Amino acid sequence: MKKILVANRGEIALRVMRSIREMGLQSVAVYSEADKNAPFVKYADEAVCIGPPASSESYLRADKIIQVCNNLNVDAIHPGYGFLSENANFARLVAQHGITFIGPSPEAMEIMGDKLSAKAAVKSYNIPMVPGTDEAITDIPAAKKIAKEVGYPILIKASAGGGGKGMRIVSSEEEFEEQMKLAINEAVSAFGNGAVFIERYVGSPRHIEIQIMADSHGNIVPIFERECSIQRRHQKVIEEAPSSVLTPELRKEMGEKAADVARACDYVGAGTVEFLLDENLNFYFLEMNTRLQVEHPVTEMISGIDLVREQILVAQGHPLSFKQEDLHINGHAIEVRVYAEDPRNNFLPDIGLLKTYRQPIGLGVRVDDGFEEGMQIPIYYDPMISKLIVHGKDREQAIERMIRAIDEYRITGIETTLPFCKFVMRHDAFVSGKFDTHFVNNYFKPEFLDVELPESAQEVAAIFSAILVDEQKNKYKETENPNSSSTWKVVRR
Ligand code: MV4
Repeated sequence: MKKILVANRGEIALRVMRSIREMGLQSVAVYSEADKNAPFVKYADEAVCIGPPASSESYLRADKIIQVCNNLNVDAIHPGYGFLSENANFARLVAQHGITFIGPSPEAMEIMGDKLSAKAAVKSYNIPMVPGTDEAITDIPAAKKIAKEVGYPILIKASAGGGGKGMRIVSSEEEFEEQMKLAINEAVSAFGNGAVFIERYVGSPRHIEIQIMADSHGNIVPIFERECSIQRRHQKVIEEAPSSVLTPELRKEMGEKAADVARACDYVGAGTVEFLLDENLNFYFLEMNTRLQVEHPVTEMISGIDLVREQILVAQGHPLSFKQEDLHINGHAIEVRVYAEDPRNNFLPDIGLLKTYRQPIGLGVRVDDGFEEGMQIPIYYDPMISKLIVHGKDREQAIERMIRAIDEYRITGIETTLPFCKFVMRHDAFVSGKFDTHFVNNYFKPEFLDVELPESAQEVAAIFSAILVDEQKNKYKETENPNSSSTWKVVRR
């Protein structure tokens, strides 16, 4: 394997090419007309324009990408995340052309791409799962009976869904039939597959995911967890490793279960096994992502492992370069995603010209980005402009370092989510580690962004908490009302 095509754009394309270069290999970029001046295009050893800006005419065009591979004698394709990265048919097509797909088999991707087939695949491994149905609901009375047994509220989920799409909360039996029909219709129109199933609704979960690496020699190693509970509308905003709540025992147990999930589908490469963790620290398997994830850097920072390098080694047929007993958690890492969105205006995308763009640097700071000052942020893709990652000796130092790095980051011309990220870093619930997936709904209001902080961050955090105690929404309703009034104005200084 000498030449690798990166079938992606932006920060992840650049990130992957850096490891390719370190390994002494050649990189090929494919890009759309909107990305012709992007850093990843300049960084690549060769670059080919494959079409107009729309993803459907460029980054999703498997035929054009394979054509480039043939023309340039490419040996392997790294798909990054998003786009074609979890498309089993693409992986199959790549293999048919004698090119190595840097990722798991198409079969593993297919099994894990469907939640019910994933549950079925792990059945003999004794993986903890949320009580509910393990087959698609077809019989309404039978489903109601199961719902009653697991207890309301329940969740209806689409088997083909992901990232919260097609999820419906049902709080009582009276709503069941209507909600189920809506869920099925939604699943059919969104995924072309109406299969839905039931789970007990876990009211205050934390999102914990285990990074795993597997080679083609039967070695499967969990590389600790990431906590990604701070999300907004199913979009992760802050991720960290390790989680502030796992004990060494729980970490070991979840790691072993994650490795079993990988084993159940003969997994090869980098993958992530997602779990929900409830208030009593019970964990439940949700799904497996068969790709490198956006938030992989926090795992790299605490483990010292270059996950992309390992992906490439494994795809070349080598065994993993480390064993479980070689791994130790070194300090703490936090990542914030910097989006071109305005947190003062309901997080509306705010794309445009990056008039000023200067990244923070210094001890323990890593920025994975794909833009330069003077560039236009294209409207065609995800509005994430960078990932800011910090590493410290412990969580407290990582938080301090993140606040320092956010303050150093200079971006003008567009609004970004950086002020929101700083709000989270200073919030008592985040600092204390006592938070769940409802953090943003429970604690955030745009008014909080323009507060001038007094001496002590704790003092402000205490004020925030006090104000919000009686404003907390019904815990299991994902309601969001940016216009609701706040008592903050009264005490604002
Ligand atoms: C759940 C849940 C509560 N109970 N399942 C959302 C995305 C998908 N990966 C799974 N999700 C959830 N599944 C049961 N049985 C709550 C969520 C959920 C969530 C999970 C992780 C991170 C953020 C979330 C935000 C809302 C809901």
